[in-house]
Amino acid sequence: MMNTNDKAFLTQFLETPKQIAIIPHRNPDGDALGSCLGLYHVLKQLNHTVKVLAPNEFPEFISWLPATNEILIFEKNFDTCAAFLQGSDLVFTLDFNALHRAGDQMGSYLEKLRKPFVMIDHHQMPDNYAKVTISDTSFGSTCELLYRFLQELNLQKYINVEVATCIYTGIVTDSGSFKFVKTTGDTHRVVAELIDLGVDNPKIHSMLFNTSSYNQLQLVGRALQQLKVLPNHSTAYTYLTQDDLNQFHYQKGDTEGIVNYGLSIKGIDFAAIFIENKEEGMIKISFRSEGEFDVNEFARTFFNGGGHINAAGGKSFISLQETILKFETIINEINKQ
Ligand SMILES: [Mn+2]
Repeated sequence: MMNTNDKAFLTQFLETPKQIAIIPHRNPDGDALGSCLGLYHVLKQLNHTVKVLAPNEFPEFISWLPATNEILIFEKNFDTCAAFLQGSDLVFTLDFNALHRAGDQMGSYLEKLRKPFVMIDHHQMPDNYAKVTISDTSFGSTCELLYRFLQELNLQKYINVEVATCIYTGIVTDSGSFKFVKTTGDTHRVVAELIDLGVDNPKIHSMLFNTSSYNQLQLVGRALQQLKVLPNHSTAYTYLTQDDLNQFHYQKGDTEGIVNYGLSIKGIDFAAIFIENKEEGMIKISFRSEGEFDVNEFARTFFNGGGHINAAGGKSFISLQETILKFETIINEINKQ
């Protein structure tokens, strides 16, 4: 995982108290914030002066993680964050591998910062900004990689229940609760250790996933009622109009994940949701697939978007009705099976 030079450097570096900044990507998720706070709680015990500096606000569903109240937000507290970075001896960047992922403001600041960086990340094609690059795409989460990193530096004894809670949260969220392809025997072995350390796993799942509002569920219900299936093309789609969103007092994040319901139908491997946004004058589209069908290419070719092979987004600037008609026409033309 780490070469001998990097390991020797970090071991020696961490022996005496230092000032250390830890940074997640912009719009941090459970893995980004979990890995940052997990590392934070370890370095605190080693008597370093340490701060997590997030580019922007973190979402509500992970706000209960231990020590989120200590996090500084770069885009809100520029002076404090800049001063801390200027005084830092080392900067960790976790769960991202290109500085622009910290957002325009923090990203450009970090590009000019002349400090040694340590990257711990599991995404493809890492940039070359770090003195120590720990990048492994075979890991399903940065949190699992962080656990191995701590083990390798002989810091495992500092993984207390707070650290374990942070790491567990990142593993659960990035693995879709242990069901995505990178969930290995090793993942479960790490999770077993974390549970033995006292992680309250049922409570964490509840705090992460049982957070819907009544209106949000009603909106999901509307989308499910409007679901259409094209059985000859193994495709399902749904839509939400601006009126639907207004009726259920739409809040940011309320439509997250609705697209996946289409895939849960037996025999369906391609799902889409079309969401009308009158304010921005466009239809926002999410595509999901299971297996071979490449939704990245589909979104790029037909709907001004892109993403990954099984998850992508797109936009349309014609009406909702016309967009859906265009979608059905394309599905027929390419004769998707
Ligand atoms: Mn991640």
